[in-house]
Amino acid sequence: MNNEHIVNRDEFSFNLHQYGWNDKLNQLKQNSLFKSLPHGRIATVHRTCYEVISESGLLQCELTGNMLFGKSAYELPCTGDWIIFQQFEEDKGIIVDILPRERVLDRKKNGTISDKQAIAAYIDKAFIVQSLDSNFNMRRAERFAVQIFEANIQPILVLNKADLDFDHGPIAEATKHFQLQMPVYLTSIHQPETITALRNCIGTGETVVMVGSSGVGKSSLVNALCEKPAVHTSAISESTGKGRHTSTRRQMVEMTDAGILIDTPGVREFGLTTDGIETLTDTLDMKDYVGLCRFKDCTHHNEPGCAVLEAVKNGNLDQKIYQSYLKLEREIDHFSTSSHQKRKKEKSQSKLLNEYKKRQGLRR
Ligand SMILES: Nc1nc2c(ncn2[C@@H]2O[C@H](COP(=O)(O)OP(=O)(O)OP(=O)(O)O)[C@@H](O)[C@H]2O)c(=O)[nH]1
Ligand SMILES: [Mg+2]
Ligand SMILES: [Zn+2]
Repeated sequence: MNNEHIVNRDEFSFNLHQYGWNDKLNQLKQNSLFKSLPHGRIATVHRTCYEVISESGLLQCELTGNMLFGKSAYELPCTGDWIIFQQFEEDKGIIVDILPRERVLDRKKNGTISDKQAIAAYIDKAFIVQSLDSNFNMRRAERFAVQIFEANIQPILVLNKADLDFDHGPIAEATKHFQLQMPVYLTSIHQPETITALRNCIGTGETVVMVGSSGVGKSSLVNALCEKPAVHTSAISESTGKGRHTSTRRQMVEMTDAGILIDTPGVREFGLTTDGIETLTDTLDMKDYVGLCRFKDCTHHNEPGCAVLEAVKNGNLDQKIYQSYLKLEREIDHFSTSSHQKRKKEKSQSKLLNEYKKRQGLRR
């Protein structure tokens, strides 16, 4: 036999502990009807085809009919999810179950009022990437941070393209409220020491998701952190100075001897799907004032004795941060009211359906 044609499958197997598999997940698996089948982690989703990292290598999987039709779009597997599968060829399988999701980063589905979309699951840290050029926008970073904090994921602000000419003073001032709550890194793919520093904050078995607008360098950072060209990158457009939406899907990449990175496409809109007003005031570092308002349920819009408004007036709280509060608070309020109404409607529909079934039953 010609040895060149023998593929050593060991080379393609993965150590799932490096991907975050642990005793707790194993416990969760024991609750599944399919606990005796192998498990794996979703690396990438291509419409109905899922790339699964497993102990027996990388598999292309589809869903069973039960999974496909028995679940809402939100509940279908996303990148980072742990699933149980049945293998039917060397590199093919079928997904039969999904483990309950934890630490999932959602966003509001574009064009909907209260539908959620899961970006990635089982995330430990999220790098909020911005570039130190015209893209720099703390209001956008605040939006990401609220959603990330609410999901129990640790946010880290990554200010990339630090090799470019930028003014340190205004950047330090603008990020002041973030520095109190999360690590802030200045990075450049042209300055290896900055990449090493960022790499050091990722532990073995941890999963990090990259979020931020197109063109800020998320994929370039993934490649630099992994020290290999794992994902595509491309120059930002000369005419608009914006990214070209190079990455088109969420993709999982393994770092040598450390954690797992999930690259994501730059999004134009990142709508909040939370009702966490407290997380919002914490993220914007307004907590010192919030507790001092005369009314416990103060909305900080126009109430008398509002310590937040007072702080804005005397310059202790940045007017821009307060504007950000008003905008995000409105969005949170809108989302939670709409999703509450949706749940109420679903509940009354299912009540009607049950009554109908009951009546049908009585007639027989
Ligand atoms: N000067 C400089 N350019 C960088 C740096 N990091 C990335 N770039 C450049 O920025 C451009 C966009 O980088 P990408 O990594 O494709 O950006 P992205 O965030 O993945 O963009 P999308 O996939 O479209 O969301 C490329 O031309 C990179 O070479 C950096 O640290 N300094
Ligand atoms: Mg990219
Ligand atoms: Zn108030």
